[in-house]
Amino acid sequence: MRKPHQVWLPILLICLGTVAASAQSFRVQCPTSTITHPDPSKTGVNNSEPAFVGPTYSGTNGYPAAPANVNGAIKCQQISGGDGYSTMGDGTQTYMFSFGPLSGLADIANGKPGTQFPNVFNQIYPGVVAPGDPATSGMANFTGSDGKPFNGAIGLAMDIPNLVSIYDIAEDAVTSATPHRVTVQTNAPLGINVGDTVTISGAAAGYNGTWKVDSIGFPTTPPLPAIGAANAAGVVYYGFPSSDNFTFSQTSTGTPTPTGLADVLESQTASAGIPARMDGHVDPRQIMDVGVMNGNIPAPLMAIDEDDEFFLTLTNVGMIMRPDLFEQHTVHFHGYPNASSFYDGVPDASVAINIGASFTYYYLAPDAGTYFWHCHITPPEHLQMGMVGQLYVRPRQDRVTGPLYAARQMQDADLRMACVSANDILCSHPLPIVNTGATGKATVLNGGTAGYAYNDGDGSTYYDIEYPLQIHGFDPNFHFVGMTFNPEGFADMKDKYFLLNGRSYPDTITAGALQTQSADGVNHFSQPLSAIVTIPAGKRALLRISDLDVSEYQTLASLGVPMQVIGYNAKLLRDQAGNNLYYTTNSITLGGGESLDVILDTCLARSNPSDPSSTCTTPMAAGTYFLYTPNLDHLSNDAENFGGLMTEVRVN
Ligand SMILES: [Cu+2]
Repeated sequence: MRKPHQVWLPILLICLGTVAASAQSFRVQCPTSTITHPDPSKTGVNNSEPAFVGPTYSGTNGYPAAPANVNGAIKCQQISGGDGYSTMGDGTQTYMFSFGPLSGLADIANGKPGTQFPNVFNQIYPGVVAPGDPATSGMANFTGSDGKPFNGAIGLAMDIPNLVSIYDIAEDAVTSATPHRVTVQTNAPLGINVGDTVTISGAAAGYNGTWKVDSIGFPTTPPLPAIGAANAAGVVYYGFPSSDNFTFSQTSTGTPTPTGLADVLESQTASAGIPARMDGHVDPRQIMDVGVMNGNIPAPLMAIDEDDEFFLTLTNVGMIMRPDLFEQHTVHFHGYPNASSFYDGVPDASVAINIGASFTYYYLAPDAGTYFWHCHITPPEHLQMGMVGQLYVRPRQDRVTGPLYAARQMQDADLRMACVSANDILCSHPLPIVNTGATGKATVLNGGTAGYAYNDGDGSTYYDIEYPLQIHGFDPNFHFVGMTFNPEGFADMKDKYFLLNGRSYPDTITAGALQTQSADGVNHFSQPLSAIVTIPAGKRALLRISDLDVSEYQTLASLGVPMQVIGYNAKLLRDQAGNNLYYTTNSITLGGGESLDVILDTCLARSNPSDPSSTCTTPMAAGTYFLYTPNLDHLSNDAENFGGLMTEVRVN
């Protein structure tokens, strides 16, 4: 008798051999149209946010072929999961597990969200990406072909051109109307899509040239004939797979015979070609050159608008400093109404992304609010190590120009956006009890800074400028053992650096991106987001505060400028009868996994006291005010009695 392992080991080795042979490829997805955001050539919307004039759908069941109103747009972003270093307030360099930007780099370097419309995302970087870029050249200097700062996807590359032999071209004369349908059979798949351009050469007169593909596959009307037979339109079926066929429309120079049978058997010297084009494939070299050791804290900032569809690609570039680890990463939108649990990022219940792989998450944006996101692999570890980012959803009220109350009522006509307290106890923004008559500003659109935090219907959450503030903490001992192959005791974790946007004071008030030299000897922009809050005197700032600290509660106090709390955990502070429950305080306290919306109003008196967007008649005195923690042991950088969770509010 053979021992079992003598039988199974060779089989196992064969199995492993086949696994190792499979290839990985990186790819991003950023479509220019979808069902709810149809062909931009028809609507012209998907690269901007259209005004909100009515619900997307108003039916109560089924799924209409086309939306009644196109709301929102398509947004895309690409990020890496890997490792990197950051600098603490006392100069200590700290090792991180972290996400980094792989698109929107120039915007992220300027403290803005890296989320882009398709026409910005789907750009190919014209320069040569060198190892260490963009750190060596500076993210803000990463220029695109249009001369503007480059915010496209790193690595996007043209697909290779394809050329196949044509076996047969048949012009369909039975559908006698002009243009005629021309069916082309090729001997191999061309990999084309409807709408692509195909160039035919070497064929009979009238068919050479460049054509737009109308359909893929052998025409099924009339039905598929037997191999070698012609269908009623005269198209001979030679048995090639249906996907090897495509059709285009012949407008003027075709040669259908009067009999209606125009089939022309081509010699195989005729060919069909598609030019190189962009289909989401990326060059792994650029991904690795930019993504490795390029971790950010906070992770890349994301911002979308209600009714958007968001395509977020995560590419796992591996952790260079921990080659023993085969860590997967995921993206988890915390407390977020997901399009599908498949995209929730909890690895036991959805997918996780392996090293050398990429995955595109898909989100809808049904409820405005301040959210945050993090990796969901071993959360205490990956969160502590730095895989935490900010996310917010702007309300559709930003896109309203008329009365806000009526626009808010209009939303209830669509079950996807309805928020009726009587039916839905989770309704996050009930209709206000008072119609204040406020009208929309539509100001946030396409680059503006003002807006509303929620679909309040009464204009009460108006702000002139918004700032994301992420609270976090680092335990340097945990990060050290995380870098040095030692077992990590989660229960011993105790934060000793206290961070706002990944920085301890005084780094919180350093403008611009902070650089840290990594183990590759190159400076990387590890902490892109400053925590300075600058408010023109008399204006209102929205602070989108989230806490992702693993080991501590955090209190943030405001000295001099009152904090008006208007939202909590991405929900407007309003009772189900519609009364605003906003309150004014001088400090807020959050646990890890909570968020809060605070308005800092630097106006003492306005022309219309009930309209926060009206002219300020008595602004606060200009000066420097402070946001700081009254947990005095958190006002430190590890051993230093100086630093920690503090930043400045500059009223100017
Ligand atoms: Cu992770």
